[in-house]
Amino acid sequence: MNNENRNRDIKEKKNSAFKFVRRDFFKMISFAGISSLLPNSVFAKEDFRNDKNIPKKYIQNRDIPGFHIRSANPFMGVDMGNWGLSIGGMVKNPIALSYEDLFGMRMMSQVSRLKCVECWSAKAKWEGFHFSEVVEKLQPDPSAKYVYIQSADSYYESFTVEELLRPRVLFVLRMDGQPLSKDHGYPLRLIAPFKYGYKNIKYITSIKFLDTRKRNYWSNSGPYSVDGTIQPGIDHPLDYNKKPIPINGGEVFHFFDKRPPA
Ligand SMILES: Nc1nc2c(c(=O)[nH]1)N[C@H]1C(S)=C(S)[C@@H](COP(=O)(O)O)O[C@H]1N2
Ligand SMILES: [Mo]
Repeated sequence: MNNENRNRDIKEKKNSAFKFVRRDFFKMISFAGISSLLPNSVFAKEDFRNDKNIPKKYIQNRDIPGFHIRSANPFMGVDMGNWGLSIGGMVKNPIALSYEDLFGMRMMSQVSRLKCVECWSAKAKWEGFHFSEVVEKLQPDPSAKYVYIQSADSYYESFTVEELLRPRVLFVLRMDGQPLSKDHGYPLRLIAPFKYGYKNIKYITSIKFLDTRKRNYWSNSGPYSVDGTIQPGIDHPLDYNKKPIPINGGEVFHFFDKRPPA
């Protein structure tokens, strides 16, 4: 087996393991019923770090050099023959951009960490453009406070304009000095380091300014919030016995292997 095939096999194994976990998890949720999703039970005050039964992997963020690849649904990558980015909604100047057009934006770069709710994170150097450039060019209506982003694999995300204008939020074209790979979101993805991985939408095809907040894929298909802001010290909101699991997490804490004082 050559290296490429072997890597793909490993990737596929990881992906199927991932699906199994999430599917199981939905079964659990439908058994438990909707009451388990109520804020009171989700954000109970009890400190689960004292629960000796929680497997370590649920508590300790694993730093994964080189990344996992996460896809809600199997996806072969974007067909660039059909790819274009449309940016519109409640704006003065809606536009359609080609891949080449994107390089007309001012390129910024940063090193930041992507943190998945499944308790792993990884760092990369990201290059792309700031949302402020889009806002300047398109001039959204002042009442358009929300942004809805759709992708080529039918995934979708939702933000406030204000969140996307924060520092270190990038619409990314390049990762670690290369164009994004087909698995990591080529041709365009979002990196918002203060949000959990699922908010970092890949394969973007459309960005819309709206005056109402839409939901996102994982709030419609699972227990994760629309907001998805990393809560330092709280992760896996429902993945282990439907309890909030504290971890050392998020961009704020980089010493992932040490627990904060209980
Ligand atoms: N379009 C799209 N974007 C997506 C996803 C997806 O399934 N489809 N998965 C999300 C999740 S859950 C995570 S953790 C990150 C993982 O990014 P990576 O695959 O580049 O590591 O992508 C996010 N963006
Ligand atoms: Mo994720």
